[in-house]
Amino acid sequence: MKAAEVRAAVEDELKTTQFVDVHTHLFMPSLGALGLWGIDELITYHYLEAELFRSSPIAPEEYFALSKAQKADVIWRALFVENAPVSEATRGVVAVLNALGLPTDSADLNEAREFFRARKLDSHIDEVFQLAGISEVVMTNDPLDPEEGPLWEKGAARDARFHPVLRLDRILNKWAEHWRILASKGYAVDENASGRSAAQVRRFLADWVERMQPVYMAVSLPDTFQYPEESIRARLIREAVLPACRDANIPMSLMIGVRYQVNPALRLAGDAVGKADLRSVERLCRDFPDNRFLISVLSRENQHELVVYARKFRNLMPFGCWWFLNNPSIVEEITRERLEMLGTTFIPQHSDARVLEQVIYKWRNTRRTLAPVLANAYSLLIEDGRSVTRDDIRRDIVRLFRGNFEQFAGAGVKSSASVRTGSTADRTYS
Ligand code: FIX
Ligand code: ZN
Repeated sequence: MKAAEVRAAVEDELKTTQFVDVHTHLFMPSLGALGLWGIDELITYHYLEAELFRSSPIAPEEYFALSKAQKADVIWRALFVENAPVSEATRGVVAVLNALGLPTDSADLNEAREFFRARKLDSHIDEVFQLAGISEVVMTNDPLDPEEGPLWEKGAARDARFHPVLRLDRILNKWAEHWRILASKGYAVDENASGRSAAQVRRFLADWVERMQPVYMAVSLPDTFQYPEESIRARLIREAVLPACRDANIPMSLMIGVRYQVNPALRLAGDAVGKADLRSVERLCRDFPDNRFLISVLSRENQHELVVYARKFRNLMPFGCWWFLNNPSIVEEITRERLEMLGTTFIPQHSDARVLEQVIYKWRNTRRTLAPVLANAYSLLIEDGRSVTRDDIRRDIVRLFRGNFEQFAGAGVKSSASVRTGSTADRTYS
């Protein structure tokens, strides 16, 4: 194949392969209002809120006192009318409106609101997934969330398009504030997580595995995360979470490197990034060879170390260009390095979508950014003396965006969804 043919083949295989989105904050319909969708949610995304406070004199307290629609109007005016929407997050909204056949340069959001008011959620989900080129997403489910927990306990209806994950931030990062919830549900735990507490947390997790059938357990961790250390978190990871993951034969996902709430006035937009000491990852992968670790690190400076550790530990699967890394210039850099050092044995991206329609632009941008990176890898291979077939390209792309996760996460993910679909890119929905 010639270089130009390679590029076209890569673009087409990326376009027609349905991806699995391994980390989102989307929710299946039976979890109701937890699932965000529609224009006002798209515009009030915390990425755009952070950008608003740079382009508008409005004070955060004043902004957060507004209604959802008023907030969206303020952001639309400041970032899309009074300024050109050139940032990744603002351009994303333009791409979503365009893909749905809506105007992208209106003075207000009325027409878009009209459009979304007429949508039926279930069929809308199908069309949005089709436009995004994904067959299913992995949710982020918090058993201790006062809204979400009771819905699962009442038996929320499952949906094959949405895979659950047991998210453990409240248990591992905020034990002091949350141990009483476990105690109130009959788990014999105490403030210091002493005595039988770890075994009781393990029992709590086993009960939720039974109830939720999660495809992995997950936690986000600060840049200061250390393992091992004298802490309730380290003890619960060692004595409760990792054993529970082994029992359920599912991975544990560690998302490391957040500096939480460096500016609390910005609320969800108030988190930042810090370089972490990844020797904790080294010790966890070495000390727990029977556990599988899905790992994403937030700091650009940690990417190289993570890839090197993945070469040392087969129970480590690097995934995604998380949060502040999800920008084309950085996605390209990270993916090139991973291809050069890991071949196709990693998961290139996840969307981290918080609003349903975001998957449209986040996956379009990923396909657009990775096409030249993958094509370049094949062109170098041809130059070095080995021919490349269409099947090679298809196999590798299915592996990168489906197979690696299905393999690493185990049986829970093997979906009936079709891997391939007709062309998606230029489909405009009217
Ligand atoms: O911890 C996480 O899962 C992060 O992705 C989120 O907390 C973060 O707010 C986010 O939306 C990143 O894209
Ligand atoms: Zn996330």
